[in-house]
Amino acid sequence: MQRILVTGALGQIGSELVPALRAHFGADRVVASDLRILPRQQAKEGPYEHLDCTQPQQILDVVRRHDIGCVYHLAALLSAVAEEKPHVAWSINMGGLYNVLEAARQYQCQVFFPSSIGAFGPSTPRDETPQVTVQRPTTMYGVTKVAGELLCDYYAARFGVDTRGLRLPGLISYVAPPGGGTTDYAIEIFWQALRYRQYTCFLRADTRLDMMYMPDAIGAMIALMQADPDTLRHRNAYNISAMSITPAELAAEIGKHVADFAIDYQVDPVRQGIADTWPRSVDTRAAREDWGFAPQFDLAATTTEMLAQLRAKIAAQRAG
Ligand code: NAD
Ligand code: AKB
Repeated sequence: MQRILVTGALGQIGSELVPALRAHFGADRVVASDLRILPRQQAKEGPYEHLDCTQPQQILDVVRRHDIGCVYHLAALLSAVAEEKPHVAWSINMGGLYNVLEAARQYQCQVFFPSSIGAFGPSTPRDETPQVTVQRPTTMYGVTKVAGELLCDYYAARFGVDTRGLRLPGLISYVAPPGGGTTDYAIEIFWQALRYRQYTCFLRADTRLDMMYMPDAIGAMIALMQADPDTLRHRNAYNISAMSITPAELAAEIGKHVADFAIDYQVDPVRQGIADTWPRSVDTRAAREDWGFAPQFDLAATTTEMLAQLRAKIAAQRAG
């Protein structure tokens, strides 16, 4: 049985994807990797490699030594950070993906690529954004996501690499902090609601964007990678989402659980500028039809679950 490699495994998604994959396939079959040093308390959870995706030889070496058959390639800079450092973002987001695809071509690995709603731009239809449509983003993050989708398509068509991808919306989670994206407000708001009953949001109250609770995203990634290849009409990335919400709507939902919760707004022009070019909602029919995408958590369920998990986490922090 070949092993699974996860790059960027210590980030927001990897912190939940790796345990889920280990629960599913066995701890020894999942090799986590990241540019960062593994925290000591995680050392016994399974194999870990210190791996910089911009270094092709390091990837080839890990793939060969661990007999890797599938790579979940998560390492990247997110939208707001990528806009601050566009040159670094190009090097990590594009260079890293190219290196992973090359290793996959040489060693016949499957590759998962996390694209984003950021792969769309201001000239894309913003409501019920179709699966196949105009993709002319105006951010470096978006440019790397569209180019990444095309590169996955190319490696599938030209070299027969089994590439699969999702256009992920903003992901809401409590295990690891977000890495510097435009949708990070939808996580910060929960922490601040419980700590201070107040949150100052960096996006306008009416900024509508797609979101999803992390367990739905993890389930979708694993389901897509296990889907029958003959059912997949798209090898670049599938639109997925579980809810299309604004900061005002999320605050109102939190207010049902946290008495006196208040939100105000101090708009960050950079992140607002990015959000204003992204879809308000995407059409997920292709994912539902091709491989059975079916998210479980809507806004109400996500809010209830996030608050319960964070309350337990805060209580544990205070106790210990
Ligand atoms: P994150 O920023 O939390 O984690 C990324 C990880 O990559 C970090 O642990 C970082 O140390 C690592 N990394 C950075 N440069 C590296 C390099 N050169 N080599 C190896 N590791 C490196 O990001 P995330 O939220 O976990 O996102 C993972 C992927 O999913 C990214 O491609 C992101 O664009 C995509 N995505 C995320 C979201 C979201 O809401 N989290 C939404 C859409 C798409
Ligand atoms: C970001 O805001 O950069 C990410 C994303 C939607 O790609 N969360």
